[in-house]
Amino acid sequence: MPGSYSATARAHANIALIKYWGKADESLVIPTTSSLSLTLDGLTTQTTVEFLADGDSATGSAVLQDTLSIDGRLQGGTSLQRVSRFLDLVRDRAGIALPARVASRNTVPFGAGLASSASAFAALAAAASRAAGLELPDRELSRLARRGSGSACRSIYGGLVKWNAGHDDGSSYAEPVENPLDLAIIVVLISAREKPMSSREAMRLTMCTSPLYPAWVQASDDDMRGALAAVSQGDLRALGEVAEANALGMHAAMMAARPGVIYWLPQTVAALAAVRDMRTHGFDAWSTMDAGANVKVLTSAPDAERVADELRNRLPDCTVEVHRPGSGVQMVG
Ligand code: 2P0
Repeated sequence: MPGSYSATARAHANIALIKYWGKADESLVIPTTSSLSLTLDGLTTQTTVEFLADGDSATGSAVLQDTLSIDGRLQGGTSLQRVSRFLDLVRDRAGIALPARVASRNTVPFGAGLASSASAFAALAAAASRAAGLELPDRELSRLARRGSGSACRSIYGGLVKWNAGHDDGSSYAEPVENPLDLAIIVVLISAREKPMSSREAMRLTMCTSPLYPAWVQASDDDMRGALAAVSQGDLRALGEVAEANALGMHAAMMAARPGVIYWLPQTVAALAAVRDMRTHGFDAWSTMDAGANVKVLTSAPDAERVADELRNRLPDCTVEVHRPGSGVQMVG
């Protein structure tokens, strides 16, 4: 491969309404359950990957020495290792053995608490494969992104997306879901601090030690059927109810792990209670949570500003941001 090859891609984070929590195969990142998510606008990663041919790199191409910068800061350790291992998948597929320079920028509106591996690995998969000369269709890109971080396979697509769990590398990928609902997600930022345990570690602990985990997996099948039926019928209330139940079940299973994984803070409980109480006052709003203390609120796009204002009134210490559905991964330039 003469010269140096470079590509830039942009991807958005996604929030799951039916969650992914646990891997049937750790190395291939095959999940135990299918999941359903909404790709959001605003939470964006833009990544440039440049494969360096002989002469472009200080060390030449005989020894792979990738570099990674995130928001202008050079990274080492496990972040770089994880990216390098992912790039190895791309290099193997493209038949190249060149080191890469990776530069990533995130536009997260309020600090580090929502930095997401989903947008990161979706953008990396698209930029790296294109820079390596591969022209992958979306489904292949989704399978590739999955190997970097499970939830990243969903950020290849915009809007509502289903990740089919599958049973092997070929059958585990995401695809878009037709959605007549005009949805919005409101992020209630409770803590921007780094979470006490990574989701990767927490899902492993939950799977291995929580007596409630098998029950959550079993319920997840019904939850997915219910969510897809709700979407196809345009029934926001039914979708909200099943999404909230699925997320609370996931956290119940985490809390029952040995030792228990508790991401909740006092303000988390306050936000969950506020959303429930708002429903009794006629607001269409349902909570979901991921591996952290923050609460995300599902509502309809036309109601989003009114729901957000009510949340701001009730939770004056929290930052409240409205997000609309965002697009899938895109090449830039
Ligand atoms: C989800 N989460 O469905 C779930 C719900 C967090 C809670 O996907 O180990 O960073 O890299 O595959 O994708 C976060 O997990 O995990 C996640 P890995 P990932 O959105």
